[in-house]
Amino acid sequence: MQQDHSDKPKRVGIHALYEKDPVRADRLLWGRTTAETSRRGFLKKSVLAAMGAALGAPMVFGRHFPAGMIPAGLAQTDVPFQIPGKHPGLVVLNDRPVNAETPPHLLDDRLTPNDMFFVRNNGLPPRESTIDVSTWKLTIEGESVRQSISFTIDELKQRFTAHTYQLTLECGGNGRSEFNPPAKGNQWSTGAVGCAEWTGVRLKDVLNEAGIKPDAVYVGYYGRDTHISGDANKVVISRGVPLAKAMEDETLIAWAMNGKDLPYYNGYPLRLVVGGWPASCSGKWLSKLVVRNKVHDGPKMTGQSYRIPCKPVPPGTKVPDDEMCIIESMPVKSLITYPKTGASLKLAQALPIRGHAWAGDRRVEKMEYSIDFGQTWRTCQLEPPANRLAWQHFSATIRFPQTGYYEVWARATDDNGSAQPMVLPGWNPRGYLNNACHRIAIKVV
Ligand SMILES: Nc1nc2c(c(=O)[nH]1)N[C@H]1C(S)=C(S)[C@@H](COP(=O)(O)O)O[C@H]1N2
Ligand SMILES: [Mo]
Repeated sequence: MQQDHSDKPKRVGIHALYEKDPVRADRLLWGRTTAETSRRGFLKKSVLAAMGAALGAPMVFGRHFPAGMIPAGLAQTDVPFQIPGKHPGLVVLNDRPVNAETPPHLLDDRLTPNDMFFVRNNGLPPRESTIDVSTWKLTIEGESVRQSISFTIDELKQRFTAHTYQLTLECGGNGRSEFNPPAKGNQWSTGAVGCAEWTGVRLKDVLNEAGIKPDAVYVGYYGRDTHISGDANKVVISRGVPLAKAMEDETLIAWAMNGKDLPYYNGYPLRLVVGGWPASCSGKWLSKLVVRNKVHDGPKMTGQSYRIPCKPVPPGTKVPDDEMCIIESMPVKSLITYPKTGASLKLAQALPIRGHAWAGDRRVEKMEYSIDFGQTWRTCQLEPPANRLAWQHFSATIRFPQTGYYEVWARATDDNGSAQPMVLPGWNPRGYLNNACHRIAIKVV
């Protein structure tokens, strides 16, 4: 892999705090617990002190600083943090673990380029010096496999047919930042999504080679990233999918993205790609698959992770674990990737817009836009997907009736008749599945 990546990236501002005390840094940035915020909305002294330390000077009027706001001095560090091998335009949410999203205008390509594809790490990727492609092993085991076997990447390439598909990956928490009451976790806006062309072997071919027992119901993954705590025995994340999803043609064990090696941060040298489902199902730095006779119970598969209330709840509800259900197919959604929000044009000009739409396991059937805040909708041109589970491209040409401020809203409808909501969809404790319409601002002068 031709990448200049030092194991220890430079940290600044909030990043320094992350290094010292990630839990506290997360609390500072992503919402504090009620215990830390007084009833009147002021921050506790200890939190203020930590903020002062991170800012390099005490906050003189700190007690008036609104809870929930990020100090400008933290948000705008003088040296922007950049992820090695990634485009400088990505928005880095934090660097330990690394999480970065792609602004809508950088998702304008039909396929998301490798350096623009979002990064969502739950732990620390294996050190590059420990990754040897020639000896990297993938092991298949678990109580419902007939015979445990291992393959090197070369063996996978020799023993099985390679397939290439365009597959959309979207983090289950994409759009989380808009939920209220806020949900803890990465405050993704719209950019934890991308669609690339992945090459690898079918998971089903590999599973069939190992042999699946009749009682198999689930396939889980393990990767070689390490826990943020430094505890070598702690698994970062180990999720999975039901056997039927695992056995789909498009579910890949991939080594290439857009015809090149996987980027280091996207799972180099081997990952699962399970299109249309929460991207957390697509295990990176893949080293082991387990065929299970029950729903896989690895870290982040149980409890509240990647689950929503089985029945809708009022905002702010605490939902017991046994009333939380695993997220499967992602909902219908779309993104306007051109123009960039805030663009202005002359009244005589027509405005071309374009973007992508996707709908989990389903196909997008209709794409519309509105320039009058959802009063009326007009149809966009919509292309068929390159293959199942690939995002679809849309475009339209808009004429505005007079000068002024407009918003262009985009709304996709899937082949089941489900459309994107104009307002936030069902609140859920962890802030998943926000598929509200994307909006951009346009000034006509
Ligand atoms: N081994 C491993 N696999 C992982 C993760 C991780 O932290 N470790 N994160 C998951 C989550 S939550 C998401 S959204 C996707 C992100 O994939 P990307 O970073 O390539 O965009 O990877 C998934 N696979
Ligand atoms: Mo995710």
